[in-house]
Amino acid sequence: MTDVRVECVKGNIAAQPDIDAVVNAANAELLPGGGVAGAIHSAAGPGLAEECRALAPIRPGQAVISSAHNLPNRHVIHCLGPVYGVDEPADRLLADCYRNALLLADRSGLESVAFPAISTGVFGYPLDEAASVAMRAVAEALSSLGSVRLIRFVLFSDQDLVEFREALAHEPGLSGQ
Ligand code: AR6
Repeated sequence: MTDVRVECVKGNIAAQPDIDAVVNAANAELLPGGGVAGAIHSAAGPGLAEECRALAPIRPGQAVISSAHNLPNRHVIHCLGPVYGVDEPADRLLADCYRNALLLADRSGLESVAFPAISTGVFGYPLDEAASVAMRAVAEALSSLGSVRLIRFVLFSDQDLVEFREALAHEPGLSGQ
């Protein structure tokens, strides 16, 4: 049995002070944008965009790590999700985001990671499908994790929270947590 806890909460990804690394639903240039990227960059301050210049551009499915600047975390992990209907295969690219972010956190010795619902805003990925892909990717990554002990999904609405909780309950290997 794994000793990694997976949980879903409603909230703001930029306000998770008990978490080592928060994940940004980034754009390829790692610039401040709307949604998650807007919330993270405005809470982190301009130093984050400055540091990110050297890490960009990234491709769909990729994850890179930076400092958290004024955020109450140690690091930000920036992932570029697929644009739904454009970047294919979308499910593999979205799963890559979750897996690569978790492996990067683990290699950095971090114990906790919080994810938003990557690609489900501006990038148009249907939330129920994205939730299943996310949970499957997490389940598949668990056996590779040594330091990560808490994986939190931070959802923005009650409906999104319900969908992610359902996907968690239905994923073999994660259900019953
Ligand atoms: N905390 C948690 N979840 C949030 C927050 C927040 N503060 N704000 C929005 N969400 P999006 P994407 C939810 O659009 O689809 C950006 O402009 C939101 O309801 O942030 O990957 C970037 O610059 C949705 O369910 O990310 C990129 O260009 C989910 O987070 C592009 O948008 C993701 O929405 C990335 O698009």
